Amino acid sequence: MNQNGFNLKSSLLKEIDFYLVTDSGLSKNGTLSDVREAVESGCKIVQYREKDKSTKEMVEEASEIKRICSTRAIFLVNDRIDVALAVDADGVHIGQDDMPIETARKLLGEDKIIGLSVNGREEAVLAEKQGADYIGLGPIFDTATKKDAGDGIGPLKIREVKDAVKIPVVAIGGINKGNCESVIQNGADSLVAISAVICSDDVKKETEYLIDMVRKNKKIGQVRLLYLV
Ligand code: 3NM
Repeated sequence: MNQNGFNLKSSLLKEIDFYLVTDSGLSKNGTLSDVREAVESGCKIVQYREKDKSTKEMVEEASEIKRICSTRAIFLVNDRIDVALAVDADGVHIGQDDMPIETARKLLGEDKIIGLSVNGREEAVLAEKQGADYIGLGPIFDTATKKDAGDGIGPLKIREVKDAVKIPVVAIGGINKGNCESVIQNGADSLVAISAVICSDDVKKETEYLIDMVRKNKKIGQVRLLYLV
């Protein structure tokens, strides 16, 4: 994505709608298939999240994902800065207990994207101050996908966080077809729905549905704002 003088960070803001996070333990058709189908359906951000593979396997898989994403989608690696550096990914997504963001920034440089997981307003404000390019806010609803995620904070918390930071807010945790609209209506710029997408029979269809839903609800939000001004 960082080719031809393309500015990665400003493009992130414009292109963000549905955000794919991989999980080989849950995937029905495999991580590479999920990435391929989501990117073909218009997904603009892919995060490679892998907990059980060797570093060698991860580097191989990450290079393949980078190739699939190419100039079509931003490619981030969860947690593993070494893997991100090895394949020259577009950036990383890190958690509160991972490497401090300032250290990650030193290793990756100013041009790469760094996203940070936060649980509420205070962590979000700090993340922005420390130089995060976006935040992953969650869990919005209870989720079985991440065992230590804690209880869902509820969609109303999204607005509180959104009003406190300028960087994009990506909602995550327990999001599915039934509750996804409330997430965007409460101010999220984008959303992740891991199990709802990669455990489904048709990753393409689910991705397309979520992209359309996000765009539609953002448009409705803009029209409402116009009437309020
Ligand atoms: N991070 P699903 S929740 C990877 O709250 C992850 O930071 C979370 O999976 C957080 O969409 C989560 O299947 C799992 O609920 C999300």
